[in-house]
Amino acid sequence: MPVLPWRKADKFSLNLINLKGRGQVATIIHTGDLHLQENAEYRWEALGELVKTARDRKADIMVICGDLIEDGSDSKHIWQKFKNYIKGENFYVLVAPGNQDRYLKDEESTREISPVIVSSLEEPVEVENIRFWGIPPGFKNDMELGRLLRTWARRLDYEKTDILLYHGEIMDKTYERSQLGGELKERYLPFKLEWVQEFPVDYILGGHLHSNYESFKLQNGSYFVYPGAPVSITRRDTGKRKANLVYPGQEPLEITLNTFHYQQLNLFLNPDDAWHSLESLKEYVSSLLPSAYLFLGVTGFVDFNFMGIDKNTMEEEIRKLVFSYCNGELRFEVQDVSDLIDSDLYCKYIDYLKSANLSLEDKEKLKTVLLQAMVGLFHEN
Ligand SMILES: [Mn+2]
Repeated sequence: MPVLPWRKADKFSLNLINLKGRGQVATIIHTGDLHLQENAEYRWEALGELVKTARDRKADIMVICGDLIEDGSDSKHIWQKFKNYIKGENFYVLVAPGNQDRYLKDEESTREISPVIVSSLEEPVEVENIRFWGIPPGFKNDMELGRLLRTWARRLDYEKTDILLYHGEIMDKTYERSQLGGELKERYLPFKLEWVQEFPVDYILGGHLHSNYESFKLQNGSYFVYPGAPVSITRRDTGKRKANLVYPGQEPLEITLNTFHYQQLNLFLNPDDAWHSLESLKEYVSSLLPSAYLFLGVTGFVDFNFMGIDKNTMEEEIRKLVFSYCNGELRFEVQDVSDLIDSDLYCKYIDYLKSANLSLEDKEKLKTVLLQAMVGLFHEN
C-alpha cells in the first residue's frame, strides 16, 4: 500500500514513535453528527469535550463519521474554525462526509495534514497498520454501493486492520425519523450489514443515528458501531451522550461524555405513594450529569392534607431539588384530592377494588380513572 501519509509531518512522526512504543496498539476515538454551526455554542463545547477525552485517553486518532458541519451555515468558515480548534493536538483527525457535509464532499484535503477527509474505497488513509476507508459521494442507488463494496473487498488485507467509515442508515434495523435528527424523509445511503459480513473488514464506524449508542457484532467477528450524537441536536436526543473507543482487535467501548444533553421524565403521583415517587425523583436527579437539561413533568393526584404540605410548597421544593443538580423546565400539574379521598364514594370504590379479582396494575389504573372522574365532577365548577 502506498501511503503512510503522516511520515512527512514532524509532529506526526513523533506520534508514530509513540504508537510503536506501545506495540502498535492505537487508540481510536469515534464520534459523528456534531452539526457545528455559529451560534450553537454547546456543539463547540462538545467538540472541546471530545478533544479533552482524546487527550485523557491518549488517543492516536479521532474519527468523525459525518455531519460535522450543519447544512446552510457558512461551511467554509466553520471548517476553518474546526481546523483551528484541533490544530496542534497530538492525534490525527479523520472526517468522513455526511449528508449535511455538502461542502466537505468537494473539499480537497491533503493526506499529510490533519484533518483528513476519508471518502475513498480505492485508496485508504493508512496509519501504521490501520487503514481507513470511506464511501465516495454521489450514489444513485444501493445496488451501486453494494457492487462497489464487493470490488473494495478485494483490497482488504488480513494482515492489517481495515476500518470502514460510513455515514448513513443501515437497513438491518428500523429507526424513527426523530432518532436521526428528523433530517431526511428517505433513508440516507442505505447499507446492509450482510453486504460486508463475509469481508475481512475489522470495524465499520458509523454516523447519522443521533439518538443513542449502538454496537453490533457481525458474523465475521467485526463490529458495527453508531456512537450517537455527542451533544443533543434536537429535543428527541435524550440521555447521556456517548463516544466510542476502539482498540484494534478488541470489542468497541462505549464511553460517557459530559456534554449538553436533554433528559425527559414524567412523574405521575398518586395519593398512596406520592412520598415514594418523590424519593425516586431525588434518586433520579442525583444520577444526572450537570450538563443535562431536564424536561420534568409532574402530574397526578395528591392528598396534600395527608402529606402535610401545600401545593405551592411542593412545587417549590421540587424545583429547588431538581435545579440544584441541572438546568431544565418543570411542568407541575398536580391535582389536590384531599377532600375526595375521604368521600364515601371513593372509600367504597377502594373496598371494592381490594376484593376484585384484578391485577395490581389494573387496580391502579381504575383508581386513576375514578380520581380523574371525581376531580372533573367535584372540582371543575
Ligand atoms: Mn446525517
